[in-house]
Amino acid sequence: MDRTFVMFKPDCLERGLVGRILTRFEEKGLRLVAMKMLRISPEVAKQHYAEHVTKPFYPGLESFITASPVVACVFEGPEVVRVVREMLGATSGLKAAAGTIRGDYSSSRQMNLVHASDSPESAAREIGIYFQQSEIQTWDPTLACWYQAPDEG
Ligand code: FUP
Repeated sequence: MDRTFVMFKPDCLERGLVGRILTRFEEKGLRLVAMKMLRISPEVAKQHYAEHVTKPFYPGLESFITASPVVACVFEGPEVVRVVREMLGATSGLKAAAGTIRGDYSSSRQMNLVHASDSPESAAREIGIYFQQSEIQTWDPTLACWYQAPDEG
């Protein structure tokens, strides 16, 4: 089973959209295995966005991501990294297709509501920034057998 890191960003909490968007992931049948609310420090922001730290937009991105709390999660599911990225849509809410989360709720490149890992390698790195191994649950939801056939897992 693959894992991805998902983070509801400050704009998502400020706008009261966490529940609505979390519901979309739950209804898709993704398995929630870890979740916590926290305030990102500038140090963690630099770790999370290491590839962007030297870019001109980074100071604004750091101010935004540290401005209010976030909710960090780990989801499991088959091909879950790709599936969640497709559910989110393009990075900019202005370009994201209607029907995607950003396409439906965001009109911004920075305030795009939710972060999700872009590869299994990024997922492992990002999960390691936010979660201890002991904070990730191993469980088999009772209804899992109604979301996929046994030979699809
Ligand atoms: P994504 O993979 O969708 O998270 O997007 P990127 O890695 O390209 O960008 C990381 C974050 O920086 C995104 F949430 C959007 C933000 N960003 C800006 O705020 N301004 C830019 O010019 C580019 C990206």
